[in-house]
Amino acid sequence: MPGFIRLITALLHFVLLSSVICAQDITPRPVNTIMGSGPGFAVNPSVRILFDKSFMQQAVYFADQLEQQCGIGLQTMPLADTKSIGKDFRLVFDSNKVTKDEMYLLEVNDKLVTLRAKTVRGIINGMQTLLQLLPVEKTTNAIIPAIQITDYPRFAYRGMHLDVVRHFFPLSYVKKYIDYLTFHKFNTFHWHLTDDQGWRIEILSYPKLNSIGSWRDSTLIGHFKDTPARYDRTRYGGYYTREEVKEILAYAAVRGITVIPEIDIPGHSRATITAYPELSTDPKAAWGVAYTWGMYNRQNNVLAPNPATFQFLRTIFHEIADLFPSPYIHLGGDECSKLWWKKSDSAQAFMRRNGLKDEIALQTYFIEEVSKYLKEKNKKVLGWHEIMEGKLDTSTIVMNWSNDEKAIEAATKGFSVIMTPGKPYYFDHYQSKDPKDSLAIHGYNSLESVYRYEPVPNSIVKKGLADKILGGQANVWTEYMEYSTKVDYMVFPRMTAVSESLWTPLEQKDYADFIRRLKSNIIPRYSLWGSSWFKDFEKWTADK
Ligand code: TNX
Repeated sequence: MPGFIRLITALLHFVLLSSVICAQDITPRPVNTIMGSGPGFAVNPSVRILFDKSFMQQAVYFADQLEQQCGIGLQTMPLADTKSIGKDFRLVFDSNKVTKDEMYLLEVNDKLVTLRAKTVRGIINGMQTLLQLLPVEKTTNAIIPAIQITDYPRFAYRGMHLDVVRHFFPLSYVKKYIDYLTFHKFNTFHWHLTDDQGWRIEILSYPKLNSIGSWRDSTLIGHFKDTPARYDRTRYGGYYTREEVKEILAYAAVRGITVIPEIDIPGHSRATITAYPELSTDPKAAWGVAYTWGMYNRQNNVLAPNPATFQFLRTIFHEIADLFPSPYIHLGGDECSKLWWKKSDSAQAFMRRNGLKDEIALQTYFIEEVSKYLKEKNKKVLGWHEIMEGKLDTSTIVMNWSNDEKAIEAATKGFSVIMTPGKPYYFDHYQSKDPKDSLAIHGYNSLESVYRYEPVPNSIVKKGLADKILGGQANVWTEYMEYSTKVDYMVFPRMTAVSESLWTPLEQKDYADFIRRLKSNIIPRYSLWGSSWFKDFEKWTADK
């Protein structure tokens, strides 16, 4: 074959077999990107993943991801054992050039790919960018463009929540969900584990929480406003064993994700008092694990302030604190209906004995007691914004699911705040106004409104309270999400929009460009993962 034909064949081969992803396609958008010159780095089976010993597990994780995405299996090897570095990936621990915890520095040229970080989270974040620079297709010759990226998050707290009570999801899906978070550079998984409709974590010291509290006899069919209400009369439930929880924690740790468990007290306690009626304000009532939704004040029952309850709380929160490495434990505190305490003579007597002037003060008493128990285990408390109704220790973090005024109230009182406003960060709301859209709770949070939401609104900046906002989180309440495919449909692509708001500098946000990147580089990932998503996102805009 004459030389020039061979050359053209080789060139054609190269063009056909390799696809170069554009650096401008990365989501969330990185802080600073400089395009290099040269052909870029060719990833072929002779490339190795060389790692500093602190990143050993992450090297294996990265090799797995590459294999899944591109079908290329690469060897991993400690940097220290490597005599010569050829055309390789290098995962470098570097606390000089890397100045922030979750930051990474990526440098790609035709000889080397160097990723620097000083924490697991940093290296994991950098890997997500690298994976986005690689094609989503099986290939033996993927090219990473020559590039230099300096990147770090705007907010310290970037979370996604999942309610596994209203519907229960297999362990495999919890892992998949953690993978979604990892890909989107979130750092926290908020696991809503207990509620009126079930108790979803094994507790050794109070076994009836599982044998009784994890199961309901029936589940509402359709919307809770439908009349007449229909029920499926089928036993439903389950819980994660401690071994399974440990498996999730190990899985999350490799990916730099903190898992914050939520044990919701003193309201949302129907499952608890069904298992242990002596903890309720009316022990003789025929409690049952709730099988309908949205019945605040009726279904949503509360714990009684009695010695058995405080003993219970101390024991289970200690058990939870011993299991979860997270420095924060979420104790719920939301929608605690005061009417049960008002009607209860013994609750009223308790309030008088302890000088608590009203039921709000009693709620605060509960939160402070549990804070004390958690402090014994070196843990701090996180709770929904209702916990600040009384006077509370301000080292507690407030998760605000209401509006900006509530955030201002919390920040003014001295609390740090995480923004999870119902509008637009509740993903149980509709993302279209199409009457044929899959059933949701109510409301309308379009992709555009999610993207345009600013977690530090001007009203907060003007009051000089901006630094009280730690970050944000979208919440996924699953009353109307019976299967994991429905969760996927409700969270995608809105989760991708939240990730950019929490990571990317505000001045670099651009909705039109986000949509372009979503279509070119992110949606192919949803397909790769076998996940469903809401496809009509361009049709539905940000109108209120
Ligand atoms: C309120 S927001 C709740 C949840 C429901 C949700 C439905 C919050 C802390 N509590 O128990 O699932 O509304 O949108």
